[in-house]
Amino acid sequence: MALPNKPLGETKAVKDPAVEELEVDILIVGGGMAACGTAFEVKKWAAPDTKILLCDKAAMERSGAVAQGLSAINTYIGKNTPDDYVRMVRNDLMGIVREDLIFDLGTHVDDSVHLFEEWGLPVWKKTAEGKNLDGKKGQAAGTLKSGAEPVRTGKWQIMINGESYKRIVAEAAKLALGTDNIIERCFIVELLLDANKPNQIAGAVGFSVRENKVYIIKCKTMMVACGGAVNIYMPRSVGEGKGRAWYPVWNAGSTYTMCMKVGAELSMMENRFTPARFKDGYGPVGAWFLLFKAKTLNGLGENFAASDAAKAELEKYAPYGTAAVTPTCLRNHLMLFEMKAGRGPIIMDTVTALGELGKTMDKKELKHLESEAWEDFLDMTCGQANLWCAQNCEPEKKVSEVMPTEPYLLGSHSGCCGLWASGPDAAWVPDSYKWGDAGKIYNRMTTVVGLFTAGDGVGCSGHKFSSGSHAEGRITAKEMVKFVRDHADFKPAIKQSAQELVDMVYKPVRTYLENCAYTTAVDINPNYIKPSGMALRLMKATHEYGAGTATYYQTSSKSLEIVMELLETMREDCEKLGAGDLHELMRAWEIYHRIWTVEAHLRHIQFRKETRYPGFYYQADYPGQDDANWFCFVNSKFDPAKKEWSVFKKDYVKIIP
Ligand code: SFD
Ligand code: AMP
Repeated sequence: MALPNKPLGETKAVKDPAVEELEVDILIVGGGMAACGTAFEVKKWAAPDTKILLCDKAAMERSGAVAQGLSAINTYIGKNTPDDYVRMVRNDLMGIVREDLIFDLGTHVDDSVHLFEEWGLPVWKKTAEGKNLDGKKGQAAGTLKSGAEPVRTGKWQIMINGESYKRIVAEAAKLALGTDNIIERCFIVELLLDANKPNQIAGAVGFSVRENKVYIIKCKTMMVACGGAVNIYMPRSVGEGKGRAWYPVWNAGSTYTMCMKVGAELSMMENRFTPARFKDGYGPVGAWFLLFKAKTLNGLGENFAASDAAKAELEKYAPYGTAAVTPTCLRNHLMLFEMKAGRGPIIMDTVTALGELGKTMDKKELKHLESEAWEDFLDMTCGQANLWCAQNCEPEKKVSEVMPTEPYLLGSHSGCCGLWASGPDAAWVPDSYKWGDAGKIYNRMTTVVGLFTAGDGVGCSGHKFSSGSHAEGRITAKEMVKFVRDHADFKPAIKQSAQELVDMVYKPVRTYLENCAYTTAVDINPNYIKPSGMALRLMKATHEYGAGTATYYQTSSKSLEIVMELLETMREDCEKLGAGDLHELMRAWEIYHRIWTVEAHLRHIQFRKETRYPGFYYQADYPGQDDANWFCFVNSKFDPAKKEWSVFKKDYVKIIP
C-alpha cells in the first residue's frame, strides 16, 4: 500500500523500530520496468492461493529509470528477426554475450510493447506518404498489433510520447497484483539464505523509509530487479548541478550487492556504460543521431567520425569496429581520441540537422519539428530542456556540446554487467547456459536456488532497454510460479533471529543516537561517518584510480591495487555509518550497496587482462583486445560462508551464426 507523502522534513529515526514479519510464496524486490512486468504477469499463472508481495523503495508510478518518462522504446523487433537482434547486440558489446538470453528476449519483447500501447501509451506512426504522426494522431492511425507502422529511428527503436510511460506501466502492474500486495517506500537491505538448505533463498529484510519499521519477509522464491548502479563515480555535475546524472540516481547497485552477498555469481561486471550525452544536462543523443540525423563535429568543425584517422582507429577493432553500425564504446573511443588530441570539445550540430530536415517542410511542420526536439528532452530528461532555457539555447539556432558521462553499471541498456542467469529450457541452449534445481531448469534463475533477476540484473544481454526489461520480468514471473509449484513442500527458514536482523538494519541509527550529543554539529563526529561523507570518499577513489573521468577512463594495475585497498577500508568504516533520520538510513544502506558493487566492477577489470571496451575504459597495462586469451566471460562469486571472493573465466558459446 502507498503511504502518503511525508510532511515537511525527514522522519527522525528511533532506536527500536516496529517489526513486521511476513511470509509469502513469491517476493518481488523492486518496482521498475522489470518488476512491473513480473507484477503484471504473475497472477495469470499462479494458483489462486499463492501469496505474492512486491516491495519498492519508492512509489511505483515514478520509480526507477523510467521515472521521468522516455521518448523512445529502443527494442521493438517488428519486421526484424530475433536472430538479427542477437547479431546487433553481439556486435555492440564486442562479441561476448549470452545469445540464448538475447534470442529468448527477442521472441517476447514485442508483446510488452503491444500491451503498453493497449494501456494508453501513444506510439508514433508512419503514414503511407512517409509522414510522422505523433500523439493522438498516432493513436488514431491504429495499433502496432493491428499492423500500423511505427516511426523507426534506427533499425530497433520506435518513437513514443512517453512522459507518462512509467505511470501507465505501473498502473497495469498495480491493477494486476492488487495494491494490498505491494509495499512502497520499503528499502530492501539484504537477502536471506535458508537455514537448512544450502545456497537456497528464503527471504529478505528491509525497512520503511516513511515509518520506523523493519520488514522481515520469508519467501519460497524471489526476483530482485533493483536496477543498475549510479553515483559510484564522481559525476560530472558538481556544485549547483549536483544530483543530475543520466541514469537514475536512486539506483544504488542493490541488485548486484544483495545477490552477490548471498553467493550469486556475477558476470561481465567489468562492462560499464559511459554514454555520450548532452553536456551538463545529460540529454540522451539517440533521437538526435537517428531521428534528426545530426552529426557530431570536433572543435575544429570537422566530421571526425568520417575521417581516415577514425577509420584506421576503428579497423583496429574489426570486425566490430568495421561493422555497419559502430559499437557504442567505439563511438565514445573516437570522441575521446579527438578530445585527447586537443581537437575537442565535441559538438552536436543541431542547427544543420534541423535546417536540413526543415528544407522540405512548411511553416507549421517546421514548428512541429522544433517542438519534437524539445519534447524529446521534456519527456525523459527535463533538466536538459531547462538547461537549454537557462543557456538561451534554441537548438535550431545554437549547437550543443556532447560529452561521455561518468561510468554507470547496468545490464539492460548499452552495457551488459549483471548476474549469471540461466537461459531457457530448450534443446538449442548449451548445457553450460542452463540450470535450476532438482532436475528442473528455471529460466533467469541466478546460481542461488530460488533467486531470479531481470532487467539491469541479468548480465551478458544488454540492449533490452525499457521494453525488454518488462518482457524479461514477465518471463521471470512464469518461472517463479513454476518454482513454487515444484517446491510446494519447501518451508523457508531464516538463520538469524528477528532481533539480530533489526540490530543489523538499524545499526547506523543506533550509532548516531549513541554519539550525536558528543559534538555541536551533527554531521561532524569522531564516532561516526555520515553517508554523504562516505559517498564523497567513494567517488574520489573511483574517480582517480578506477578509470573515472579524471583520467579519461584509464586505469592501470597499480591504480587498481590502490583503489582496492581504499575500498577495503571503506567497507570496514561502513561499520561506523551514522543515520539520524529514515532518509539518511536509506542513504547509509545505499552507499554500502554502492561500495560492494563498485568493488565487484574493479575486481573484474583487474582480472580481465585486456581492453575489451575502449571508450568505456582502458587498462593501460593491457591495451588492445586479446582474443586468444580473453574471448570469454569473466565471472565472480563471493562465498557468503567463507567471506572470500573468486574471479574466473567462463566459456563463450556462439549460437547464432
Ligand atoms: O534515451 C529498490 N532507458 C531507455 N529505454 C528505452 O526503451 N528507451 C530509451 O529511450 C531509453 N533511454 C533512457 C533509459 C533510462 C534513462 C534513465 C534515461 C533514458 C534518462 C533504459 C530503461 O529505462 C531501462 O533499461 C529499464 O528501466 C531497466 O529496468 P529495471 O527494472 O531493470 O530497472 P528500473 O526501471 O530502474 O527499476 C528499478 C527499481 O528498483 C527499485 N529499487 N526497491 C527496493 N529495495 C531496494 N534496495 C531498491 N533499489 C532500487 C527502484 O525504486 C525501481 O522501482 S535513452 O537514454 O536511450
Ligand atoms: P541513446 O539515446 O544514446 O541512449 O541511444 C538510444 C538508442 O539509439 C540506442 O539503441 C542506441 O544504441 C542507439 N544509438 C544512439 N546513437 C547512435 C548512433 N550514432 N548510431 C547508431 N545507433 C545509435
